[in-house]
Amino acid sequence: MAVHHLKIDGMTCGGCSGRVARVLEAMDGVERAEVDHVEGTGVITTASSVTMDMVLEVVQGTGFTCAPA
Ligand SMILES: [Cu+2]
Repeated sequence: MAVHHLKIDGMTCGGCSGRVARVLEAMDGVERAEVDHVEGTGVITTASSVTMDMVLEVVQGTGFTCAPA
């Protein structure tokens, strides 16, 4: 198991954070995605086969800017 901490920029409401969390939770190997639009953060719990780069790519696919936190 791995826990990835992200900084996610550009989310303005619960719709944004909900969309990012849904997309992450649909990803293979993701067990849990907690996304907070107020803090601009994400805490993603995954199988150890999922890398930070894979998580970042999926978040960037939603249109938000992100980086490891
Ligand atoms: Cu929004």
